[in-house]
Amino acid sequence: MNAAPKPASPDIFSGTSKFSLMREILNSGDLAFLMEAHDGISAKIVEEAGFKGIWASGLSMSAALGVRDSNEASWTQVLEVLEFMSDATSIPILVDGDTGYGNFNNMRRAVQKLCQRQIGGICIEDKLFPKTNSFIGEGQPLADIDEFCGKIKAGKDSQSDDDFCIIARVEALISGWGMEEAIKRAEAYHAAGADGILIHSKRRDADEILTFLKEWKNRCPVVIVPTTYYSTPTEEFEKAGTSVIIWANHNIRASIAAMRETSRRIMRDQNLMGVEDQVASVQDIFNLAENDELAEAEKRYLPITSSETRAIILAASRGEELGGLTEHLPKCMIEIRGQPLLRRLVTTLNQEKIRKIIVVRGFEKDKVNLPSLDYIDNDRHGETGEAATLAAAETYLEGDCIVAYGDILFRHYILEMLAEAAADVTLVVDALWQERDSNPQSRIRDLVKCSDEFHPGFVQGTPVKLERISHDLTAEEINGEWIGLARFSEKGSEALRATLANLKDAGSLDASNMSDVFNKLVDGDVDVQVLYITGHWLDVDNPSDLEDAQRFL
Ligand code: SPV
Ligand code: MG
Repeated sequence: MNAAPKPASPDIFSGTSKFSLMREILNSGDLAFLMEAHDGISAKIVEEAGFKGIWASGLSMSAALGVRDSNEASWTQVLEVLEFMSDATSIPILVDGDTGYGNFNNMRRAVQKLCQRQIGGICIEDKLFPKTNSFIGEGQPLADIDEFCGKIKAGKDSQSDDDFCIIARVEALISGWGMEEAIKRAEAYHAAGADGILIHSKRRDADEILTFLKEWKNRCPVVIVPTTYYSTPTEEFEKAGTSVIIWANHNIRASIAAMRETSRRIMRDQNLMGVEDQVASVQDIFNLAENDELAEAEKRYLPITSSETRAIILAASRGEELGGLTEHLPKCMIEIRGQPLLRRLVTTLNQEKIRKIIVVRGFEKDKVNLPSLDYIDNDRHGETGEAATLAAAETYLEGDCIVAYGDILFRHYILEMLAEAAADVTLVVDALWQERDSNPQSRIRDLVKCSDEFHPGFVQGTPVKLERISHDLTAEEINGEWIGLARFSEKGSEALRATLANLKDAGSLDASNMSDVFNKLVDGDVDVQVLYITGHWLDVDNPSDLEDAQRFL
């Protein structure tokens, strides 16, 4: 979960470093909570829930690594986990540092390393290395008080930030040494420089904790861990002067229960039906990992390889002629044999290895939501035409670009032929336009007049120039119909951007359609050619086209 590391905390300089946030949690005077996490994702979830700080539990980190809470994970392995947790979050972490991983010298190095990783503080307990979890067995041996005080002092002398916190954990009550010993130790650790005392208990009631708090009289902040005495209301601890409550292991326990149930169920059912609704979605993982940030960064930092063809799909219009079908759904999302038109178009592009696909949306844009596509919106689609829709994607108009209407279907070999075209701009033109509908006025059609007409025996690849494209050419002028698919070379894309910019400067972008754009390119001496095809495509304008589309597939 190191997906989007935060920059190495510039916050340090603005007074909101993780160290000062940790200090604030401890010293604010208000009761604060630390929630357990044991890896990057659980740390993110704790922050997402609104906690101001994280308890990096030794028990939980060990369990997550599949080992015992007995210093079986080495301190550098723990450090590695902590680094992931810290990188993944912006709230401070209090590390369960067990006994400090050795003597005062080990403690010094641990503190230095934690500070380097922006960890807010460490809690060390007065037991012996290798430690055993406090809930195991009775009468665990305690550290010598002076030796432990030396460890606290060594830690304080090693921290690189004044606000790094060292919490001394008193295990006297756990080990059965009684209240007097607990107070004596707490006092000694406080005098040695500890920023707070964690008083631990494994009783089911909170009596000894409340007695400690009463006797301690707030000499320094007190941290408690009500894992066993959880039935006491939180307000009682607050009234008794507790500074911090740690919910110590509930995320690892929650995940164990959930993972066990999920695994058992899948093992039993041999399918996912029973679990799918119970588990987080894959998208949820992507969101937690901040995949959006990576996608943005890729746009900023990855070179655009000129060999990589991209496609821009103009899909902003509603398609009024389809009536009720497009009342709440843009034309490109109408299903044809169970798949939206746009999905089919994308599949055709993918077949020719075109993966970078940008869709310009407009009408009912939220319904245009297929995965793995980039989206740009023309929010003024109601009062603008195709040129403005294309211009909305101008930042993508670079290198080799395919531009396609969002309501067309065609055989993918047409893209193969288009890839071979050498002109700056190449329009795919159906020479058999009359076979679709011999009446040029039957619908709005992009009719073209070319330098050479198509004829039987026409040799593919013969250069044919576009002379004019319009909705209303005379019957004699028409050589074919543009199918709504064109390719722009790197130079062609440059010319296209310039043309769109000129139209914008002249105030005529909004009223322009694609034919206006192509005519401007022709007038501007750009090499605009046509690639003749003979059928094998369709566009969806009206209900009868929809029937044709079913047959086409
Ligand atoms: C931990 O969470 O690892 C702790 C608290 O040290 S306890 O398990 O209660 O000792
Ligand atoms: Mg622990």
